[in-house]
Amino acid sequence: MRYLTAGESHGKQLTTIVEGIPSLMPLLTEDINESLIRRQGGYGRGRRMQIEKDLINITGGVRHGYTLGSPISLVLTNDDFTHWRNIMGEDPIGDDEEVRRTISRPRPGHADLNGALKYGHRDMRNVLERSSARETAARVAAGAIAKKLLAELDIKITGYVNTIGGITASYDETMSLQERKDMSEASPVRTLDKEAEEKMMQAIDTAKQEGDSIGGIVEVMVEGMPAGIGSYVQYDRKIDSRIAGSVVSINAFKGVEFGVGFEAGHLNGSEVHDEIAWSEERGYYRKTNRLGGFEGGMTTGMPLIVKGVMKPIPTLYKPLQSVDIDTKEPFKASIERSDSCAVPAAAVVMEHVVAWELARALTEQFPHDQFPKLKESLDQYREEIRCF
Ligand code: EPS
Repeated sequence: MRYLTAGESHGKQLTTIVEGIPSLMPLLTEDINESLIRRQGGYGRGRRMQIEKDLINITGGVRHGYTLGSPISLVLTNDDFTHWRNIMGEDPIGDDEEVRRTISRPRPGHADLNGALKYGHRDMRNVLERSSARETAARVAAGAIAKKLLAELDIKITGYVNTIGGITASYDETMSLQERKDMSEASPVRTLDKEAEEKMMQAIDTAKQEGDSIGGIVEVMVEGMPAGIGSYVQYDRKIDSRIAGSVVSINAFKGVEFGVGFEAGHLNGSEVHDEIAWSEERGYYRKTNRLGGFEGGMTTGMPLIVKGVMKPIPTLYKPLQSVDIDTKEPFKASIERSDSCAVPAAAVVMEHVVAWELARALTEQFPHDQFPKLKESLDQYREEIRCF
């Protein structure tokens, strides 16, 4: 499975081409729209989200509610393009700075300056339009197809918020995935702790009033992945490393943890590793799940627990020092419209990129052109490992 995305934040549309989804898998437009709508929400988003109503247009690869096995093409129109038609059009225009909305002032923390140096763009709009987190909408669309594949294989996944602006939710670690999903869906900041929810919203309000932004930590939980998905035999087949890479590829994400994560650096081995047990009904299982469902680059069959950290969005109304690339003068004023906190939306994005990596590993391990055959093979494998 692979996919590519194209499109600029204020351009005409985002395009995604997804390849490698087996044929005969049920897939509806609603399956993708549900994910896109979830991504658009969350307390702390800016005005752009009132302009966009992300609804997918499936333009290839699906017929009468089923995948064809051919590439699936997805189109997401940017409604804001109506205001940016001249600025972002593909045809040549004059040198009128007003029309071009040229950007010569790089924002610290963004791709602006490094992208300009690399691609030779004197107008840094050429960089920021693509490096914008708008692109995550296209990634969620691809991930929604992966999520559908997982759901058809009885694998459930959900993402929620653990921390915003230093306020951390406390929740019972034995909470089921369904409970986590229900609670986070009902929360404006997608979190699992009502008291923390209130404080997180206040922290977002404060950041907004002060012209600042805040980041946070999101967590993804998966239930139903059998043991032994991924592989220890080669570095690029380790499923945790693939997940780590794709999580850090989400805009503004800076780190990943599995289970106890970085805490493992402070604990003894006996406090980190999960003891193995066996029962007639479950087969092998672990008494604890401190490693978050991963060992040796493979799944253990326990729920997967992955955390990702998102830095505060670098577009600040409270400007940081930078240098104008035309005049070389220092300046301290760069105001672009922005979200003060996008952590709740980021939980949805991370859920979808993790779903993608899991579906990719499953389709590699059970390679079938037809989805019902993949399902049959996986069911057989589940039975084999239960009786092992
Ligand atoms: C973004 C800035 C804001 C966000 C945008 C990401 O957009 P604009 O510059 O149009 O105000 O709303 O996010 C999305 C459009 C989206 O769909 O998530 C940025 O600079 O990354």
